[in-house]
Amino acid sequence: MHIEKSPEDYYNKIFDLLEAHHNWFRSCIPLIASENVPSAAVREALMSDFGNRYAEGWPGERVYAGCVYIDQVELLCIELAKKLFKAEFVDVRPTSGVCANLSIYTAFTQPNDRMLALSIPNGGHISMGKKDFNGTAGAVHGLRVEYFAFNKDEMNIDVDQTKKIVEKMAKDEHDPPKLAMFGGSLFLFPHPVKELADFFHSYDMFVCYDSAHVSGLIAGGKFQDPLREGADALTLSTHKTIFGPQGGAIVSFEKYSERIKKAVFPGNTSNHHLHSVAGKAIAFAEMLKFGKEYAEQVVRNAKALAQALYEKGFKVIGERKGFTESHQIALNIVDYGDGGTLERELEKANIIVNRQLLPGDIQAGRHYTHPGGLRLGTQEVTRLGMKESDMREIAEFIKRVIIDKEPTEKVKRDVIEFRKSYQKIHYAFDKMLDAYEYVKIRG
Ligand code: DSN
Repeated sequence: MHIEKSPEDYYNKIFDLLEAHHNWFRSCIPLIASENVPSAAVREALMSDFGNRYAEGWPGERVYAGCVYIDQVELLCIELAKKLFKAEFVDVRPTSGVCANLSIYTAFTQPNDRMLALSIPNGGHISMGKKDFNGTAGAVHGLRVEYFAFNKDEMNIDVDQTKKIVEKMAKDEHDPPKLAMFGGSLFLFPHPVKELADFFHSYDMFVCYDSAHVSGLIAGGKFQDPLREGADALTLSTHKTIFGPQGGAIVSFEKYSERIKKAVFPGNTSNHHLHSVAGKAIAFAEMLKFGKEYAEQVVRNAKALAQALYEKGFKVIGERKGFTESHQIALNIVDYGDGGTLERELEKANIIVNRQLLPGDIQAGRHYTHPGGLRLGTQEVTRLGMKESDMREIAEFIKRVIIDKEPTEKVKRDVIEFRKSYQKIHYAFDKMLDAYEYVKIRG
C-alpha cells in the first residue's frame, strides 16, 4: 500500500541522508581527483549570510546596496589570490571552472572562431568540447573546436605536430584558431606552454591554461608556472587541489582585466555566490600558509601510489615518465573489466574513484560509461594527513578488489579500520572539527 509522505517526512529524510553521507565518508578512501575536503573555517564561511545577498558587479561599483562587508572580503580574496599566483589581476567571481572558461571564450573569441584544445579521451574537459558532443565551447559559445596533436606514449601534447596543424589552418585555410586552451581533466604531466606560447602568439592567438585540476599544485610551486611560461590567463577551480568551496576564478594580466571583468559580469554571471567568495578567501589564506608543503606531499603521494599499484601488477599510464607529476594517477584496467564496473566494485569497498576515458578508448569501441581506465587523485587523502606508506596500503586495497576479486565486504571492513586513524584535516589553521563531521545547526 502506498503511503503518501508528509512534508515532515521529506524534511527529516533529507537530513538523515546528509548525515549518512558524512558518516560514510568518514570511513571511505576518497580518491576522486576533482574533489577535496574543506576546513571547518571554509564551511563556516559557506554558512554565513553572504550566501543570501546580491553583489553584482565589482567591489565598490555594485548594483546593490548592503555590500559594505562583502566588498571588503572580495577585495581580500583578490589580494590573496594575486599573492598565491604572483599575478597582476584576478577575478574571483566565476561560480565554477566552466563559468571561468566560458568567460575567457566570451572575452577573447567570437562565435564561429576556431579554438584549440585537447579531446576528452586525451584529457580535455567538457567545457572545451565540440558542439556535436554538447561541449560548452561548441554548444554554448559556438566555437569550432580543433584538437592539439597528442602523443599517447608521452601522455602530452605533441609540439611539432600541433605546430603543423596550426600552420595548415593559417596558411592553407586562412583560418587560424583564435584561442589555445591548455590543461584539462586527465592531467599527468606539465603541458608544453613554454614551447608553444610564442608560436601561438605569432598567429595572434590568446593562450589560456585551464588549471582546474592543478591550481593548488601551481600555487604550491609544483607542476609548472604557466603565466611565466607564456600563458595569457589561467582559469581554475577552487575545490580540487585547492581545498576551498566549489567555484572558479580567472588569473591574468592587468592588460586583459577589463575584457575579463565584463565577460564575467554581466556576460556569464548575475550574482556570484558571495559565501563562496568568502570561502575561497579562507582557502587561499590556508594555501598561502600551507600550500607548498601540501603540494609537495600530494605529488609524493601520487608517485608512491602509482609505483605501488604498478608493483602490484596494474598497468599504470605514464610508466616511462615516472607515472605522474601531478595529483593524478591513470590506470588502464581493461585486463580486469571496464571502468564503470570496477568503479562500482571499489565503491562497495568504500574506495571512491572515477572511471576514465583513456586515449584510444573511442577507437577501441569503448564508451564513457564503460571506459578502459580509472583515474585516482591523492589531494584529498593528503589533506587527511596520509603519507607514502599509506599509499602502499591503499594500493593493496585496490588490488584486493580489482585483481584478487576478494569479496568487497571483506575489503571494506579493513578500509574502515584503516580510515579510523585519519579523521582530522591537515594543512589548516583550525583543526577542531573532524574532516567529515556533520554540523547540525537546527534545533
Ligand atoms: N569533470 C570534472 C573532473 O573530474 O575533471 C571537472 O569538472
